[in-house]
Amino acid sequence: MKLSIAVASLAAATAQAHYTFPSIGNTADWQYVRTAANFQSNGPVTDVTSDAIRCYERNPGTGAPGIYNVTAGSTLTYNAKASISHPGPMALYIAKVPSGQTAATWDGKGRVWSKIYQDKPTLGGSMSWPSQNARSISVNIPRCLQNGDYLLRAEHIALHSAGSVNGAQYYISCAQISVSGGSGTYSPRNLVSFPGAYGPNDPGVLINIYYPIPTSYTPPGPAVETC
Ligand SMILES: [Cu+2]
Repeated sequence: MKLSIAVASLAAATAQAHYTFPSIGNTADWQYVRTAANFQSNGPVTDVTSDAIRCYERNPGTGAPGIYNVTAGSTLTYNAKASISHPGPMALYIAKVPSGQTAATWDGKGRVWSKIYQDKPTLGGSMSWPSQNARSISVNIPRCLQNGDYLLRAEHIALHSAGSVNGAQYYISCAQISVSGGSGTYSPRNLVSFPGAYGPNDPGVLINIYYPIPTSYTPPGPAVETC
C-alpha cells in the first residue's frame, strides 16, 4: 500500500513536470488546438526525425473542432498547461494552408513553415529562460500576412537533459487559425519542414546547459521572419 502510494505520487510528480499547449486566447482546451498525443501524459517528443515533431497530434488527419479568427498585427496568447516548467527556448512557427484545404483538414507537410517567434536565454552566470514557469506566450501575428487559414505551431524545447543525443524534449501543438486584415506582403526567407528543420546534433538541442555553463546559445531552425 505504501509502495503503491509512493509510486503513484512519483508518477504524478513526473507528469506535473511536463506540460502541453492546449489552447489559444480565452478558449477551451483542444477546441482550436489539435489534440496532442500527450494530452494526458504531458510527455514530450524526443525524436526530431519523427512525424510527431510537426504537430504531435493524437489522431493525425483529425483536426480540432474550430478555426480561430485572428486579425493580422494583433497579439495572440498561446497557453501552456500547467506551466512551462523546464528550461529551454520557445518558438512559434506558421504555415499557410494551401487552397482547397482548411486549417482543420491540412496536415502541414512539406517545406511550408516559417518562424515568427523565438526567445533566447539571458547569459552570464547561468542561463535563464524567458518562458520558464510561464503559463502563456504572447505572439504577434505578423501584420503583413496573406489572409486565409494557417496552422500555428507552438514549440518549447526542454534542455535540462539535452547533454546526450535525443535528450532534448519537445513540447508541441498546432493551432488552427484564420487570418484577416493582413497586408499580404509576407514573404518568408526561410521555409522549413517538420521533420527536417532540426537534426539531433544541432548545437541548440545537443547541449549541456549546466556544465560548463554555455556563454552563447543558438536556437535550432531558421531566423525569425519580419514584415
Ligand atoms: Cu517534464
